[in-house]
Amino acid sequence: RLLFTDLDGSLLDHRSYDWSPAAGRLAQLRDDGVPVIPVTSKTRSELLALRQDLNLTESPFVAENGAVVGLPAAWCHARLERTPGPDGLVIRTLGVDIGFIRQRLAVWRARLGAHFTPMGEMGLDDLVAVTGLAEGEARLARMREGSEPLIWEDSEARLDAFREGLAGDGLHLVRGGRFWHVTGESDKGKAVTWLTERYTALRGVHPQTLALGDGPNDIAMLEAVDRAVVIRGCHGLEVAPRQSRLYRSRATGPAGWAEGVDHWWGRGERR
Ligand code: 2M8
Ligand code: MG
Repeated sequence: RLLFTDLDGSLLDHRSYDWSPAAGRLAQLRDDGVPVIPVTSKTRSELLALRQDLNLTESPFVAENGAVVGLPAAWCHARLERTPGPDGLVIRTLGVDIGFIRQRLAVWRARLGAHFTPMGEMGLDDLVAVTGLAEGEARLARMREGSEPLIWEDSEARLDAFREGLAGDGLHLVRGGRFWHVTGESDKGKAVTWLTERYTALRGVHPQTLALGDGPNDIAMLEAVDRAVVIRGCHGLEVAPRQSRLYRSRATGPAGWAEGVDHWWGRGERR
């Protein structure tokens, strides 16, 4: 079995970033040898810190909405990857470089006269105020490699024009929690499929997969697995994946996460 999970608003509380209501389930999955794989908008730098706190250092991770994948040695393929770096990880990039994204954002801002604030242009204090992250965490969130979060401050009509302009450059707009995220062709679903295929190639068996998420940027991931959980959100965003094996949690955040894991994999059942 493999478990893929969004972090903000799913395993972590939307506001406090606390995960204690899910801690028991996390420990149980660890005892059962089920890899819990974070699939998030967060950066590699944020993940390096968080995976220690969450005790997930043996699992791979997907950062920046599918643009960056971190592989521990056990997930590396001798013929495909170099040896891991000093943090024990090989980093694969499935998206485009942040420099290209920022260049194109500048072009479309000028051409459309659009108003938006990319995270890279936000002062640290503003970022702390908007996200509720601690200052050190906000610094890590700004270390983008393959996706740029932004706050949209313009009309819906201009957002459509912006989306079309970006599409011509091979870039995509996807909604997270507080931010819109600009990415390349990568998304959470492609990264999850890539990791599932890697697991199958290395182990010789196809795993049963479960994914949990709360935002529109999770839809591709929820459609790429065998069983899915939509965590009840606090954004009022409609999340409707095309997935027949879908459970919607009653609780929000980490309590909804534990409820969703129990629904599909509770008490030794494999429904
Ligand atoms: C951003 O991501 C969230 C997740 O969906 C959002 O869009 O609201 C990212 O910048 C991430 O790096 C950061 O940790 C998070 C903090 O809330 O915001
Ligand atoms: Mg989320």
